[in-house]
Amino acid sequence: MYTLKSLFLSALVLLTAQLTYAQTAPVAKAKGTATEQFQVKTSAVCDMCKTRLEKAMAYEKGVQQAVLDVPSQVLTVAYRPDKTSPAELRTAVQRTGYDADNQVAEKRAYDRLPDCCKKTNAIHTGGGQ
Ligand SMILES: [Cu+2]
Repeated sequence: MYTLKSLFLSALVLLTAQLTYAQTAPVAKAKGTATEQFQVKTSAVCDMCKTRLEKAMAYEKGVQQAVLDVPSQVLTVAYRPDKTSPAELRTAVQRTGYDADNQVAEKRAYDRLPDCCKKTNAIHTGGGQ
């Protein structure tokens, strides 16, 4: 009886230790690759702009995630500060054809945008492509 109980207890301790390890391991890993967040106001107006910008940013060095909120035109980028900087990210937005804060879009890239994505349009979301 005593042996069975202690066996059960040690199994429980072992299991708990493994669970704790599984939970803390990813956190310890994430510490090494610190991510910072950067927000930039763009001239994006629709869901096509969203797809285009998010894809372009995903190809940028050091970018881990990029999400554009169309109604507010704000692009939120999670990036590695040792690989890139807000200035470089703003330039990437300009190269895609969109304004980045007070910096105007690169003209050639902007001219290539479809008509529905020109910044003279009002913001339009959902449905229509
Ligand atoms: Cu668009």
